[in-house]
Amino acid sequence: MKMWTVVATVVAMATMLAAGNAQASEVVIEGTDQMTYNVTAFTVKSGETVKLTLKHVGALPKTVMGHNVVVLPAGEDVDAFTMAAAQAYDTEYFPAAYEDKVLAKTKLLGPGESETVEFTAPAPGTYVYVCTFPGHNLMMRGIMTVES
Ligand SMILES: [Cu+2]
Repeated sequence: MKMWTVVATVVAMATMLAAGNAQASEVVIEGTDQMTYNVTAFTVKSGETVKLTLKHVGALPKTVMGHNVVVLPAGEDVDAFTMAAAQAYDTEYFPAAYEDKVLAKTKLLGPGESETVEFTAPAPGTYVYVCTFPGHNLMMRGIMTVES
């Protein structure tokens, strides 16, 4: 009896994992030397796993053209966040006070670098993502739409 319970649990877990893999979205965004993202909008489904990759495809050094991507919570004051970020020089323009608030973030990348982060798509709605390198957010900004 006990053995059967173990087997049933393993089968259930394997099924859940398979289902989880089916419900994943991969999003690849390129950051350029022209201070742009090549993807400024994407749509995912609530509850699915999102694999978000940022690739720095430029040649300018990180100190003058570093890029990251930070996905903000719904309703977050984007201007307040980016102003705090611009002053966070010691933490590569990510303000520590927001560490537990953001949905996802990459580190600051230089030319040729890329990073993939995973997160679970939140409740349906629209979410802003930005590059927090000083001055970049006005151009490097996009919208993640989460559908139910
Ligand atoms: Cu940038």
